[in-house]
Formats: sequence, C-alpha cells, structure tokens
Amino acid sequence: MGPDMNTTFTASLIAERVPGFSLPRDLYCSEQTFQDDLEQIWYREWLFALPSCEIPKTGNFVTLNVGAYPVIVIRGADGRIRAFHNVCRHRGQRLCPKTNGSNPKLVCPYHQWTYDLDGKLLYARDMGEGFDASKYGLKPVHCVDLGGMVFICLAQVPPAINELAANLTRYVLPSAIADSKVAFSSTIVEKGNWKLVMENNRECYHCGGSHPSLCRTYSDDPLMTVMEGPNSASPEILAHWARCDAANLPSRFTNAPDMQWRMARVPLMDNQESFTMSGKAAVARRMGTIPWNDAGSLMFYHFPSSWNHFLPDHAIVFRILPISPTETEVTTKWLVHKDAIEGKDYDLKALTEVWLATNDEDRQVVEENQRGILSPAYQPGPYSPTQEAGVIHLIDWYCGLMARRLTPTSVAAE
Ligand code: 3BY
Ligand code: FES
Ligand code: FE
Repeated sequence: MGPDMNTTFTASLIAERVPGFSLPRDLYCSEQTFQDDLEQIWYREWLFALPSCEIPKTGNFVTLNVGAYPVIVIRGADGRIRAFHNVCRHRGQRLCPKTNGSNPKLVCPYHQWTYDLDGKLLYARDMGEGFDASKYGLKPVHCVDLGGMVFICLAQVPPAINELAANLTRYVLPSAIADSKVAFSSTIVEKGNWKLVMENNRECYHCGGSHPSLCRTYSDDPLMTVMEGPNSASPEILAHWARCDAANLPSRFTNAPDMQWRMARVPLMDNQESFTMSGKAAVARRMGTIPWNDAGSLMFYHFPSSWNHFLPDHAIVFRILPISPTETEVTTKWLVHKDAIEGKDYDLKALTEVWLATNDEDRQVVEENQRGILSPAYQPGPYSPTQEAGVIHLIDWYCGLMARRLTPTSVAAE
C-alpha cells in the first residue's frame, strides 16, 4: 500500500506517535503543525473567551486574538453578549485596537464607519447612491454564555455544545459567576507550545517540586484530581460528594466521552478554604449560594483553551491562546462577589499571591520543557499512567481529533 496522498506532515507524525508517550518533537515546535493546530482545532472548537461579568453593561467589550483572527465580544443594548470579527467591512481596519473598554457604538478609527452593538452598519459617509449598508454588517462569530462563562467558536458550523452547556450551567450556578466581578487580571506569555502549557496543567506530578505555595492547600495526590470516573475517586472525595449531594451542590465527576472537558468539586487539603497562604478564605463574602467555606474547588477544564477553579470565596478562570509555535498567552482572572469591596472584604495580595506565584512557576517549567524539546536529542518519553492520566487524556484527544480531521476517512467501498 502506497502512502496516502492526503497525509500531511502533521498527520504522519501523529500516526507514528506512540500512545502513552509525549509527542514527537515537531508537533511541539514546527510552523506546519502550529498552522494545522490553528486550522483544525483553534478555528473549529469552542473556546472559553471571558467571564460575562467582565462586560456587565451595554457597550462593554473585550477583544482577543485567536491565531490570525481578531475577535471582539461585546454586550448589546438588549443585554445579550455577541462576538464579531474585529475587522471593519470598509477596507478591513482592525476595528477596535484596545483589549477591553466600553463604547456606545463601534466606530472604525480609519474612516469612521459606525456599527451598532449588534453589528449592524449604521453610518458610512459619502458612499454614493446605491450603497446598501445592510450588506456591510460586522461578521458574526458564534458566541454562547454558559452560566457566566462565555465561549466563542470561529467555525461556520460549530461542534455541538449542548452537553457541556447543560452540565457547566448546572455546576457553576451556585457560584453565580454572572453576578461576580473581576477583582484582578493577569496576562503573561509563556515561551512554550500551547500543548505544553495544557499538558503541564493536566498533571500534578510536578506540583511538589514546583509549587510550594499552592501545595499548602492543593493536594498533589493524583487520586484527588485525576479521577477516571465518578466512582474511582478517593474515599475523601466520595465523602465530600455525599455531603455536597445533600446540600444540592453539583459536585460529582462529569466529563465528555472524549475527555474534552471535565468538571468535579474536590475538597482542599485538610478542609482548608481557599488557595491562600493561610488556607483561609481570601474574601469575606462567599460567592452565590455556596453553603460552606470548605466546599472545595469546582475544577473545570475544557480543551484546548481553559482550566478553572470555582472556590467558595472566589473563582479563578484561565484562558490560553496560541501566539506562535513556541509562545502561548495565559490570561488569569480572579472573580469575587460583585458587592465585595477591596480593602474591606478582601485584600488583593492575599487573594492573588498563590496563583500569581503558581503561574510563574508553571511558566518556568513550561519554558524549560520547550527548551529541552527543541534539542535534537529529545525523544518522546513515557507518561506516568497514574500521575499523568490527565495528560494522556489531552494528548489522546488531540491526536484523535487531528488524525480524523487531517486524514479523510477512507470510505469502505466493498
Ligand atoms: O490548576 C489545575 O487545575 C492543575 C491541577 C493539577 C496541577 N494544576 C494545579
Ligand atoms: Fe473602517 Fe475605512 S476601514 S472605515
Ligand atoms: Fe503547575
């Protein structure tokens, strides 16, 4: 049998990868695979963009770049959140250069074409008689708000999101994410491929060696975080879930069949309250209707772009975006009850110090991981089946999707 003519560079590397091992080098650093990742994953999957509370009022917006696509997410006069390509329909100016802000209308800085918050072109000067403004509205991007977590999708036809929507909405409801506010936001660029950033997040094999402050409250026991299913958790977690069930707090492990996402509420170590240096809540006011200070963390990840912790006193939402084959932007937002007052109900340093340190520690290990992989001497190595099951989930999800999308399935003609 000759080589499949449709097999690309990336597809053949994926075909020859050894399951249970880290990926061949070029999948972590080549320009070709980076383009394939953008086209097959980042431009086709749902991506976590922002918490809805970041744009609480009409005209509030956030912009982000997904590969080559600048996108704007903005709240309309009707209260709905919409996303558009951040590109003027006149001569293509990037419409809004700021990362966030507020505008009653979207006015292009080049020639002042003016769009309504729902994308309609309202005003374009001197465009002549037969000019039909209705043909030049902003191009929409799919956008959904799942209980305060806003996702976007650049595909013409996005993948189904109903399963995730039903579960996520129910799990985050007690945290009242839509009724919170962003207390702090941080954006860093890690010099590592996006898959290395995500791989690192999916295991705690490195936690003991890298995260002294997080490890005060977060157990690095893989049974605490990498459950294989709803009944495989530790006795401590099973007891926590029974307590949560009785209080109607959705907590049990739930996941997509292909592990693209998973959520579960797990206790912190020794019933501590929050990811702080003291282990106590950083915010005096609890979020939403969470019943106890020691309700633990609702952990939610979604490939390719997000992981999150919803704690009783605050939530931390993370978004990654690929910048280049070896650079990834990581944005972290700390959410608190919207009526919590800085200096009175919380101290910003106590709230943010553990994860600011943890992010920086993760940045260092990811960057060193990328440096080592760039060596011609790098050879894929084995993942620990217990400690790195979460990484295996990520890599199997990635390879499965890429193989399907890069290699058209041969029709069984017989
Ligand atoms: O933030 C997280 O969810 C992961 C879990 C294991 C390592 N890291 C802390
Ligand atoms: Fe936007 Fe001209 S490019 S108004
Ligand atoms: Fe880490």
